[in-house]
Amino acid sequence: MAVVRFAVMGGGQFDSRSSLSGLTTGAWLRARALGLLYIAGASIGAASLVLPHSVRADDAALWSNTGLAYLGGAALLLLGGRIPGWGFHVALAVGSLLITRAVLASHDPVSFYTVWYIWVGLYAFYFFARAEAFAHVTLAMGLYAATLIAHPAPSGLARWLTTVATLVVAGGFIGALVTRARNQAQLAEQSAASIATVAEVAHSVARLSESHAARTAVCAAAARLTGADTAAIWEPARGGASLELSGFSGPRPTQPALPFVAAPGGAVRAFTTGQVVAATAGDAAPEFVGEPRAPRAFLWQPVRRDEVPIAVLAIYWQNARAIEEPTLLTTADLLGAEVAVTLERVELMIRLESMARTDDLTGLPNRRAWDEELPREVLRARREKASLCVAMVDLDHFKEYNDERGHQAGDRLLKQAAAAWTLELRGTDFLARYGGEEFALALPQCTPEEAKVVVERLRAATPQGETCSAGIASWDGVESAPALLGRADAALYEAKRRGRNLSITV
Ligand code: GH3
Ligand code: MG
Ligand code: MG
Repeated sequence: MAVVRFAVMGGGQFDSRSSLSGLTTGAWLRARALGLLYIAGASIGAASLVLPHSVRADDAALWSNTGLAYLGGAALLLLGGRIPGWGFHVALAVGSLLITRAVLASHDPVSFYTVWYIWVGLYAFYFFARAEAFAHVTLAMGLYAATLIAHPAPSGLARWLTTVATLVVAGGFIGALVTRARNQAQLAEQSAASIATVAEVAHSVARLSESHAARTAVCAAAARLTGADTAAIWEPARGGASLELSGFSGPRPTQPALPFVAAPGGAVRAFTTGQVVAATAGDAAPEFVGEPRAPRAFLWQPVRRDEVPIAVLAIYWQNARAIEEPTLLTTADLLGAEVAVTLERVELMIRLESMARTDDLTGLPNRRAWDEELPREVLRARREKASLCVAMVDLDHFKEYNDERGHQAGDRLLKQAAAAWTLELRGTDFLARYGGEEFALALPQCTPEEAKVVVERLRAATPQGETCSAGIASWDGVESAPALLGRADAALYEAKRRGRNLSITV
């Protein structure tokens, strides 16, 4: 069996593959930097000529050099962003030539003018690719070597070597810094993009309150954002022995449940450790056992509520390299948070809906739930050509009971009656608190005779020796739900009129 390869990863462990970001590529920025270097060089050159300097220097040539440098600087600043890419190489090479001419005209091959060569290196390593920068350094150092050959000096070679070494060291530093800054800028850009997309996802998923649709939508978004083939949500099963597939988008995992014991895979590990798990070995993903086209890269992101894992967002790719995407961990983290919010919202909606349909005191469905349920029962009876009975049940003399024993005792009786009656019913029967001390009961697939038996059983179960009256109506095969209920209500009224503690069927 192949060794399971897991990588439990913290943030930012991936090497970022650099591609050019806008950080150092703007033509305008390049032109301004080089233009200013030209002007700074020209100004220093002019100052060196005004200040006391060697009598051997060719002042006329140096002044003309200064003038040329000013012109070059002005041209670079004026042309700015319109300069094509190759124009900067030409301008920098011209800079190297001007520096070499200044060194020659100074008649001193170890003149401080050679410091300007360092500027060439710094500029090249900052703005150009490494190979291009090396080409500029080679040109500059070649030119400098030529001046040393033309005007040999005792310390010439040492000076040349020092200049080359300084150039390469400084250039190396600049190059490394630029690469890092570029990568970080790129990562930041990608993170910002994924945050924006996740926010968009959050917005669209927020409208879905139905639990299955919301889970599917957030999985679809996760798959789209990460370029995955399948994204799935795994949640603890009711018994607590496994993780269960509760939503997915893309090809379905073959296993609907992942037991916590028995060679736990990445999903179970992520759930139990609360850490992101990534793998590229199939053994880590028992969810695809037996699938010939199983994915080849996997990431399991724990979904936490108050720091405690409540689910796992699993992302599956056919392309094993997808897992190397530098912003993947950030995106998965955001998606995990989004899944947490979605699950919480869906749960809340379910609770709210159930609260809106439940009577607080008795825990029975309330009148709103009844008004929704009865038409459904009528439709079903019509479709199945089945019988359906409805009963209205009302406690007798409940006002007196309240008056004698107090409202709280009345509440207790209502609760006890609801509980006792529920025990007498089948799972398909529907008992609701219609209002006050009045209850409505739907009895699908019950003949009037059977309904009478059930209602009498209910009446007999009324707690504390209290009594109740009931009106029973059998659906006539055509009438509407309100008409059916109206007939049951009329029968109840008749039962009360006839002295209470009895049921009447119509
Ligand atoms: P009948 O036998 O004709 O049905 O007489 P009754 O007294 O039961 O009926 P009536 O409609 O005159 O009074 C109903 C009483 O039920 C009045 C009201 O205070 C009481 N009631 C309604 N809802 C509640 C409740 O939630 N808790 C309590 N304790 N009493 C309630
Ligand atoms: Mg009553
Ligand atoms: Mg009443």
